[in-house]
Amino acid sequence: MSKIQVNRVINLRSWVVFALVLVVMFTSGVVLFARAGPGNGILPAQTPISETTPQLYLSYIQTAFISPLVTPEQGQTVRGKVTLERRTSSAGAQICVDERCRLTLDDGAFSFDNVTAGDHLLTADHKSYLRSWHSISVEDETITLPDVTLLGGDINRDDIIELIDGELIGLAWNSTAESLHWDERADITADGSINVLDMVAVQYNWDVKAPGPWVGALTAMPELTESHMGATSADNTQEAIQVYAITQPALGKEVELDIQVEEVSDLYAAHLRLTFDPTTLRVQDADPRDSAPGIQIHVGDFLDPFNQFILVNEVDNSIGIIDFAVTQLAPALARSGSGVLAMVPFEVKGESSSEVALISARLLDDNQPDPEEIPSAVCIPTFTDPFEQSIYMPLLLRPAAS
Ligand SMILES: [Ca+2]
Ligand SMILES: [Ca+2]
Ligand SMILES: [Ca+2]
Repeated sequence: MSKIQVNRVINLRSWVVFALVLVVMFTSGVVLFARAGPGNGILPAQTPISETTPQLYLSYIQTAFISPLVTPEQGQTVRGKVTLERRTSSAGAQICVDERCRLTLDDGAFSFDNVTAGDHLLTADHKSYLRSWHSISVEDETITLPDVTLLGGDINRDDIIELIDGELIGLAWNSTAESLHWDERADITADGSINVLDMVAVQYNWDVKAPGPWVGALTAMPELTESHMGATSADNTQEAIQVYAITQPALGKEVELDIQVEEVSDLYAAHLRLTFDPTTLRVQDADPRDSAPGIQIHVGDFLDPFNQFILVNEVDNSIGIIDFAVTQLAPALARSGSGVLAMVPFEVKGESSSEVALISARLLDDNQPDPEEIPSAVCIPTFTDPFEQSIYMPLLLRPAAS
């Protein structure tokens, strides 16, 4: 090998070594740089960057190769739209993602930025409306929830639309903001007046429970808040009532069943549900007008007949169920004493006997701001007339001995 050839080899080795040193320097620099950051590999904004080529090159490596390997802290956007039924504006609904809450504007649209990856609970709530909720699972893109219409009528905010809600509207009936009996909660339509337009929301959404009809909503209830604890105690009271009346067969005859209250105090609203054997009994329609489709029972005269609203009056003769709910309306005062709440006009269609069971009875007083349950017990029927082959059989609701 000549001297010139040796020198060329040495020069080549020097260049290779120099190149290796550069690679090692750059690699160590990248590692050090990544560790120097705030823990997520993103360059701190205040990191001084010199004008030298190696550090510019490092910056390029960091942007191109390190960022995609770590989870960004910013999170994703979650958005959707809430409509408040029976209102012209959907403003004021409170939307929360976990603990972060905001109010909707007129169009009901909402949007949350920076929702971190993982599972969250989104709730939608508004005074006088049934609240709703939806689970969201945030990954790597924007989430647009299905639109939801919140149902009007949960005046007392206990996650179900039922008798108390109708009664609260009844207690504030025909009031405006200047009236002594005004109750802002009852003004579902937000038009400054409480009337039939508010009551039909309760009637239309009767017995609907939260979360209502939000597509994909969770059915399990999230942990109840203070303001949503009402339904529990009322449900327990209902389960205590399980008493029967028994009819005797009298084929083709009419049998009238009176449902009476005895010695009740301050009654303002009532909800009764009865069952009967549909192979033995059939309820005749007490209201055959076109405006009252289906089968109804008679309304009694114990509550003020001129100031009352029938929330439910439905009979299903195919399965043997009667559902009846009524509230008085202001200016009616709560009623005390004894009398008939409702009458069921049965016709006997089978030879066998039938049990008529009052499966639930809720009697409410006029307590404000929230009516309270009047505990009641059902008494056994007291009178039959074997000679007429028809049966008059009052079903008595008495104050329960406590
Ligand atoms: Ca309610
Ligand atoms: Ca109204
Ligand atoms: Ca009818």
